[in-house]
Amino acid sequence: MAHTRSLAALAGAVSAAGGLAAAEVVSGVLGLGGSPVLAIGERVIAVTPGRVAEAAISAVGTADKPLLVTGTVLGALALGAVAGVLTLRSFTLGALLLAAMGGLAAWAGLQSADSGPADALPAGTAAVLAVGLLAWLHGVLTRPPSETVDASRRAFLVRAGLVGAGAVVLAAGGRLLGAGRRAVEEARRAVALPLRAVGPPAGVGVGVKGVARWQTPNDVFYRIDTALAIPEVTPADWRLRIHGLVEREIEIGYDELVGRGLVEAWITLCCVSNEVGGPLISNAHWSGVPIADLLAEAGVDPAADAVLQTSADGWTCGTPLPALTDGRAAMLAVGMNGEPLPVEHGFPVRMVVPGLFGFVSATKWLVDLEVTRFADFRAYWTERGWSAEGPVKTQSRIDAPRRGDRVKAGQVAVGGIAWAQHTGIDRVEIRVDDGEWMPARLASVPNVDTWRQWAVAWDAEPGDHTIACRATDSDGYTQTGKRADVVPDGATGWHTIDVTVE
Ligand SMILES: Nc1nc2c(c(=O)[nH]1)N[C@H]1C(S)=C(S)[C@@H](COP(=O)(O)O)O[C@H]1N2
Ligand SMILES: [Mo]
Repeated sequence: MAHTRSLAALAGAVSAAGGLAAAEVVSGVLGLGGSPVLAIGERVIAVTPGRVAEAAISAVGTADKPLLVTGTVLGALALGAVAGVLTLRSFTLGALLLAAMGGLAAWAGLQSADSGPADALPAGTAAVLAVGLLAWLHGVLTRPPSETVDASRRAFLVRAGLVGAGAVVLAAGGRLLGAGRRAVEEARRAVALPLRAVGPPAGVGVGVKGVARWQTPNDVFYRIDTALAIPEVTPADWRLRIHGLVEREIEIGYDELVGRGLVEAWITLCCVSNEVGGPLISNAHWSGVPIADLLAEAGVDPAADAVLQTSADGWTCGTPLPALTDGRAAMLAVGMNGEPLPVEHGFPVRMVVPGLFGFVSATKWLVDLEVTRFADFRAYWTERGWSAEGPVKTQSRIDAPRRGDRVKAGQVAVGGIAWAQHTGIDRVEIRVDDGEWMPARLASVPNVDTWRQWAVAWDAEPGDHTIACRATDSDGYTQTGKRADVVPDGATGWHTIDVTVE
């Protein structure tokens, strides 16, 4: 009996090891830069009182991190062993303990400021695999004694050995896969830039619950790119080449670039693939180096009308030259909301150009600028049927209430956002059913490059209603109600929602 218990403990421990190893591979493949072990370790650090942490660090010196990681792994193996022993009473109990460990690790993975839903995947995979392995090992352990005890023990030890060895190989592979990403994250943390966290200016909010926050935090800023594995570029490796139709080619490194001094601007970025009413738009406070100055230094040939950008992973897009030189806040951005660019958003350097869709202007992981002519190149999306130029289209969205909401009759706060970057929003109206257009109250904005919040106090009568909104920009153009698809140059139409008033 005691014998079976130690085998069961072994089964649980190697199952947990298999799960941990799989988690390393998943996070390595996804380029997450973390793993359940690191996430739990970070949580341990976060909840450790400063005095205790200091005492621990002075006791063990720089070995603190490796010790923490080792401790976390050993803790997981020990809990795995407990889960193994529990299976002798009921397999479900043991499986539940492993699942709970996975749940805790998934939660830990979601705690850091820049984590997204994907950060729960490694722990989820770990839990599923660990339970599967446990079932497999448990199967031989509890085989009916039709075979000799020795044979089933041997079968068990072979399986346990296989799982253990597999775990070691997987974990090593996963660590290797994730090494590049970790190096970039570390380089990002080490970046010393004169960035400051700036909150939204006064007056930009309409104060209606449900309307998108005016300033989008980095961890919820929409993300669009073609990169399966995110390019891993450290500031030390980064070089930008400016060439083509210029008098003098420029090659510049990161320190030299940021040494030129940073400008700051509020800019709303949006994606041409955003459907009417869609979420692919966000607003941040950017810091960077004006592109116009660099182009002026390079000396642009009057024959040029475009700048072709290339990213570290070979993505390309073309931007009209005037948008980069006409005085708007077009920049080589290095900071986003007071932090170095998040890796997903183009670290170390990306472009941001007010007034243009991202697919023709906002190259992330930027490494090359070629001054050229639209007639002479095709970029990534233009080769795939999208237009060569992409000024943003004046648009508006209803955020509150949401489609399908049931609201109480009486005063209902209808609110949302409207945008026409680099032109500005002058008016927003809503229309209920076939009624008259009603003007919305507009919040203020610091410039014409950002979205603008709006609100209407609607006197809602019971029944089913349809609400539409439309914006008018500062050029006097009112959004067309004619629906156009996102291909080739952005959707048009009024955002329209159905609600029920009770
Ligand atoms: N290197 C690279 N940069 C890119 C893209 C890309 O696929 N690769 N997509 C562009 C598109 S279509 C958009 S809308 C913006 C989105 O930027 P974000 O992910 O920071 O929101 O990045 C642009 N820059
Ligand atoms: Mo986009």
